[in-house]
Amino acid sequence: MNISILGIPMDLGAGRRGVDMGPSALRNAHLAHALRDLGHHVSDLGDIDVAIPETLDKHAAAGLVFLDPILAACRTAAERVMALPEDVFPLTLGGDHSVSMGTVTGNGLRGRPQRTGVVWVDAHTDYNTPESSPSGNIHGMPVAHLTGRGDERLTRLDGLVSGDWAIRPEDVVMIGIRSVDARERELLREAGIKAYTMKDVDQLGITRIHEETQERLSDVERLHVSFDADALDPGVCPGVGTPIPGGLSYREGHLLMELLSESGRVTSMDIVEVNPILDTRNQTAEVMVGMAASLLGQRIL
Ligand code: 6HN
Ligand code: MN
Ligand code: MN
Ligand code: MN
Repeated sequence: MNISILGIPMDLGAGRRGVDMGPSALRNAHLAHALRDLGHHVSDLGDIDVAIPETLDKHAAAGLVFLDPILAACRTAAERVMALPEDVFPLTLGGDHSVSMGTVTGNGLRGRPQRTGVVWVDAHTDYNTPESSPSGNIHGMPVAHLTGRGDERLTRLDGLVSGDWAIRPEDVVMIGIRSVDARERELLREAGIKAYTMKDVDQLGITRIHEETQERLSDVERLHVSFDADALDPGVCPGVGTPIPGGLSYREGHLLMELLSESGRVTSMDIVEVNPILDTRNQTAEVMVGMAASLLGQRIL
């Protein structure tokens, strides 16, 4: 397979600094090498330009912290992904999770636009709107905006999205959930988003959850995996800005990636929210490189 790596070194959407260094940490953890070892052709397209917070006024446009520079970066990310040939697998590196508004939109619009499903692996549901958000941090809002809810500048990605929204609510499946804000919970219910909490992981197991996910997303033509490092337990991935106890184990994360790989249906992936400042000897980036390798075909035997 042809894999293109693209970094979006942005931490404007997060509450604390540091995930802008995520792409660098993942490259240092030998991401491209690991994928080449699996026989893939890998090209690294480098990073897109993202504003540095210290150079900006932190004026919160009514509940949307750093809206303008985030919009600019997401639009650029979407355009870069859209420009890739259809046979390329885009592997996009955040950055905070707001980057996925750009990457998922770009994947949906790439080549002949196709119905795209999203597997959102995260401790959080990231379904806030500017009104429901307790923080104003845009990384808590990408799924709402991808499915057409919230601020129109973000749902339209600064005019890039003209017709339907990038993603239908019924085409999103979330896994690993254990932190949802009060109003966000109501919005998720209204939208009918399918979310597997950690309780579901404990009770059903990853194999059953994966089967149900494939069943639910059987009609989509493309499948995007957006993997927030905080989905994994903080003991496995300490280098994240919003750690929540009780997360996916190392094996549960790998099993999910292995099953998704075997499905042969995944067409793109994000790795987001890796924060090297909070990490221990780049452990989180190394774990996430392993997750990408499992998704992209690594086998034990
Ligand atoms: N993430 N729900 C919280 C908020 O501020 O909206 C946390 C969001 C975390 C987002 O980890 O990608
Ligand atoms: Mn090697
Ligand atoms: Mn997230
Ligand atoms: Mn998260």
